[in-house]
Amino acid sequence: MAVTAHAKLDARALRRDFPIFEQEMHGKPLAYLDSANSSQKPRQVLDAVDRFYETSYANVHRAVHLLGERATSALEHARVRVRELLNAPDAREVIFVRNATEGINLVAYSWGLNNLGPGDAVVVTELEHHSNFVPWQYIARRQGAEFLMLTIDENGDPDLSELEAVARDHTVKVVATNLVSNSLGTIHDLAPLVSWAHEQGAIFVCDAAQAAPHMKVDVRAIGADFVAISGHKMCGPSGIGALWGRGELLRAMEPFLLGGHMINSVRVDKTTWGELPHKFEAGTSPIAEAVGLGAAVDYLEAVGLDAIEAHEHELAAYALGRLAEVPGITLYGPPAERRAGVVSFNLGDIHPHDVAQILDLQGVAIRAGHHCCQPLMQKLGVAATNRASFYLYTLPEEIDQLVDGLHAVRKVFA
Ligand code: C6P
Repeated sequence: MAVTAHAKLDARALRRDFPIFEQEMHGKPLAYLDSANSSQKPRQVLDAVDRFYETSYANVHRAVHLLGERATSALEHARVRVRELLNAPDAREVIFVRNATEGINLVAYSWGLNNLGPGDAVVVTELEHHSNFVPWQYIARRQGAEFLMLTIDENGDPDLSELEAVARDHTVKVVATNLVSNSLGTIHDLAPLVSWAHEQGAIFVCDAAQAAPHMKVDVRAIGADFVAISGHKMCGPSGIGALWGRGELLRAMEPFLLGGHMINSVRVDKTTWGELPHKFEAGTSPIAEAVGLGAAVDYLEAVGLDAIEAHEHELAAYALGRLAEVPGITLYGPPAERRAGVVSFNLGDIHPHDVAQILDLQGVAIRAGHHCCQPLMQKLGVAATNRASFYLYTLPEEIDQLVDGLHAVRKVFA
């Protein structure tokens, strides 16, 4: 491992671990400011996946040969690394899924279909990504339960004064929120909402897709019942994520996907389910992807999640300051110290897609759109925003390149 733990990270040195930065875009240096969408991958992760395919690949949990044993132990080692990352009590509570979306769907279907009914309510916030909104809306409606949305203030904090009325009028069974917002970057203090959820007898589902790449996510400290993450946002491969759930809840739940590997016995009159985690891992696992996620955890921990979080606060502060210099800009979200490395903005009435396209020609990659947060866009009164997002390899000069690019966009539209 090339990196060592530092309280402060050296983004310039870390950047050399990422082969993608060895090229230019449209003849310009690449300013990759779209890491909240998906992060780039360090050589350490790419090599771990290659090495696994070259030396240890076979199907897992069903072969007695040596390669099968190697592959199984590599997959299970990755599960242990995710358990350690999340400070989960037991690796069997870590379910490998394709991504956070699948993890949340697993809970919505498997828990929701058996525990929600008329008179019950599911509570989300106005700031949720569609992945933590639509599955709950669908399952709640399907079960005849209420689907409620807490409104948020301009920083993206849910309005907790609404909770009293919600509790008075409803039997709340699920509270589902993100820990870090993908659109505003807000880092939430989940403690009051988690305690309130548990006072109602509800489960608390935490969408940590944007949190896990950027800060220490400790499922025990959060007090959540389920936590979902995506590997591709945290230096890991695409096609792999994890759902952590409390063992007693997972054990009581029905499976989500049915088929091979997740059973105990199959007869024509009755099929019984396997133990955790296999009950929720039907079919052949994303094996090399999980190995890559394990290597990504190694990488992030070697850099230090505290150092990553501090680096992003610094970049967010720098970006908010520099972007404020651009005439006509509207910045959304909380102050830098309360946000991860995400800054959403609009430039006058120039459509975000136009902004992003002109920036792209200057080597600057940002995201433009509704960021899978249409309820938030309605709240902000816009159809879309531009979003620049940062990671451990982001340099201040990439933010300068963005600001220069925005001045150029203004000239084009002058
Ligand atoms: N956000 C973004 O550009 P998946 O696609 O399952 O890996 O992640 C879904 C998801 C869930 N929750 C939050 C808070 C997210 O930000 C995302 C993915 C990307 O913001 C793609 S829309």
